[in-house]
Amino acid sequence: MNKEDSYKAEDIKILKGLEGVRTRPAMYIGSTGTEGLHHLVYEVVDNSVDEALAGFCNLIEVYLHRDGSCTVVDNGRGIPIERHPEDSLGRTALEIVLTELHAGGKFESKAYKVSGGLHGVGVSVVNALSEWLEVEVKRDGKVVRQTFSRGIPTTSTEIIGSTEQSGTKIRFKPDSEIFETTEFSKEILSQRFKELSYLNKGLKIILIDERDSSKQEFIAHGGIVSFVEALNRGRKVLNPKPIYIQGQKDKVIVEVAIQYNEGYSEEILTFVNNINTREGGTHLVGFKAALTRTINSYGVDHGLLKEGKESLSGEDVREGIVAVLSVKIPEPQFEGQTKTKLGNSEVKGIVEAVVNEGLSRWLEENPTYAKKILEKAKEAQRAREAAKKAKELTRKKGLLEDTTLSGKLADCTEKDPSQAELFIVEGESAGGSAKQARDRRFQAVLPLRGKILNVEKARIDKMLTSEEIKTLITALGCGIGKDSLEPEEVRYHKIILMTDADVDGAHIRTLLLTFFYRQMLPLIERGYLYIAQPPLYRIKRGKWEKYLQTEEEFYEFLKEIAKEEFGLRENLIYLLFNYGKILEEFALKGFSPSYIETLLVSQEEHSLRQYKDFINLKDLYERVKQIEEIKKDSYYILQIKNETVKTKSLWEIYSKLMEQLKKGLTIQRYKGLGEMNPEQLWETTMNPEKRTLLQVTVEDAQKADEIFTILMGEDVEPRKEFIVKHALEAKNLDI
Ligand code: 0RA
Repeated sequence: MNKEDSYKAEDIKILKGLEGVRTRPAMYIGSTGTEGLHHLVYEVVDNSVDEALAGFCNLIEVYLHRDGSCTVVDNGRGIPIERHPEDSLGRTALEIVLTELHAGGKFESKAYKVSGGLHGVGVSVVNALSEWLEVEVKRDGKVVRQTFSRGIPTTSTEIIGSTEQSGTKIRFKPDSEIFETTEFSKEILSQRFKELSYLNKGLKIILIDERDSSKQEFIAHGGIVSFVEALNRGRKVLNPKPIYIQGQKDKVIVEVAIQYNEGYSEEILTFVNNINTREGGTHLVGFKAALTRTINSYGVDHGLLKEGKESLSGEDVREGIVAVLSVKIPEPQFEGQTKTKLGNSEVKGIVEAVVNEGLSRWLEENPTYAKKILEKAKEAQRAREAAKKAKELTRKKGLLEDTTLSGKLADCTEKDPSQAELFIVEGESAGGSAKQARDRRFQAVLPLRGKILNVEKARIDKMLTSEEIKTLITALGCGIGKDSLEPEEVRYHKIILMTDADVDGAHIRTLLLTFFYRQMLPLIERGYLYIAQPPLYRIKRGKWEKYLQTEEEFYEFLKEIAKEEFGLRENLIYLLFNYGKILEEFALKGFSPSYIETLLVSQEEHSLRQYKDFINLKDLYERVKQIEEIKKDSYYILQIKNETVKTKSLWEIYSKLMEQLKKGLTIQRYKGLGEMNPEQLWETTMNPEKRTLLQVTVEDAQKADEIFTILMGEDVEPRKEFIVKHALEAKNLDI
């Protein structure tokens, strides 16, 4: 073959290669959508990260330019620039790396590389899919430059200067003939750069977006330890300093960071050569095996677990775990649907051995935290066993006999869940009333004794030992727990919590909501959980009667009478009511209203200034004084029906008005459900034609769960106060 022929043959081969990339881009970068577009950046950056892994680079800068192009600069060794001796075309290594598929390997012998891994297709692919690309390399004392268009050189490798430094700068503009979208997303890129900085301790990545003149820096001096700390931010942790384990065997480098939190989920991120192995693989299997084995044997050796019977399952030891596992291996094999599952079988044993050794040592050296982790796993085990028992309970239908005996379920005759309702009622007497009041065709009633109130100090799994909760689980018939709940089996599509409108009622409701949130979330998601709205007031006047649900409604009702029957002006009513209500609140705190009024009149500096309410009161007082209709000289005069009140005290005016408004009314304030007779309970709270129900949302229940968590282990009083302050907000539905 003469030189010219070989030139042609080689040339055609290269062009064919690039053509293939352009005709089937998805084969190389996954897609031509947003993901594929960002793959271009990853590909170049991964090459720079390889330089960092090899120990030659600690800074990568990425620029997003206004013209849609992107520049990646690193301070690595630079792509080799010498002419390649065996190349028949006499090209530079740089040109070959940028134009030939899988050429990188010709010039390197890297132990671990990201490029050539998952995204790893080589920078030539980026070149082929770019409208233009410009590369500048600093190496061997020189600065060289070369440009390309859609993968084909438009200049040769030219020396443009001299330098002492080394590094590579690649600027490229994605080809709009190839990509559906060519706009880079700062969010997508910063996500990946953040991950890369965690995975490569000390590597600094800077993202400069010239489109909006912003700049972000990513660097993690703690590496994957910082990673787990970030994942746990805002959570309560068991071990404040993450466990860090590192080891190497047969060229496989293993690095793990672990930190437990008080939550119930499990979050283990795994990486192979910086690639997120979302589908797991052999490294993850090895890690899990080591974790389960090491924690169990530590527990047995230190008398925290009895051998055999009590052994903890993998799930138990992973409850609340946050871990990052990063392995580096020379020749990764990726499998699975998205090629993110590690297949190399030798890796399992290596990871297992490294973690066994490192974790055993850490547990021995940190007995306090070791104990905490074991306790947490044991708690998970108890919850798991309770869930299993609960599932068995579901099958014992004997518990579901229709009975009016208190403490037992009174079921309904309706068998179609979509038509059936279950009232969970606080207290035996209210339970008795509800059983008499209900429409037994479709309404079931389960009374709960106040006793379960005391469970809040305990764990949720303790709650499962309560007889009533067992009956509840049996009645619902759908099992519990995230693994065994079968929401389609539930026997009632309306599960209605009916508790008193007082502190204990709020308390028991928080507890039940937490229970449903943790054990039966899908029922809440389907909208099956409700809160009944029993009235707070019953107002009677002759034969006429009305039920009111809140304090506000009651005051609105009184205002209505003042306006309609006493003919008072709305503004006056508004000011007087607000003024009087604030004084009533002060009275509850032990300040007499007339004393407060003296302070208001004297206008002196005084200690009550610290109360926000006092400032409001002062403001109201000033405003009332300007109302001509009641102010006469130094007196207030108000005509209420046929009585004239003349006094120097505004408080007295208010009190007299209240007295008159309430005259002729029979007002009953219910302290609990137990005070209502069955007819009243039916009329106000249970009758579907008249009642109001609040549907519980997942957010409501989540809030209850947070409150519950705050409440655990604290004093009873602040606990109760907290519940009252954070009364549940749920949205109105179904009237
Ligand atoms: C081939 C061989 C070597 C490094 C690189 C390519 C390289 C590629 C890129 C892409 C962006 N930045 C890069 N930095 C380096 C190894 C060079 C050697 O052995 O000296």
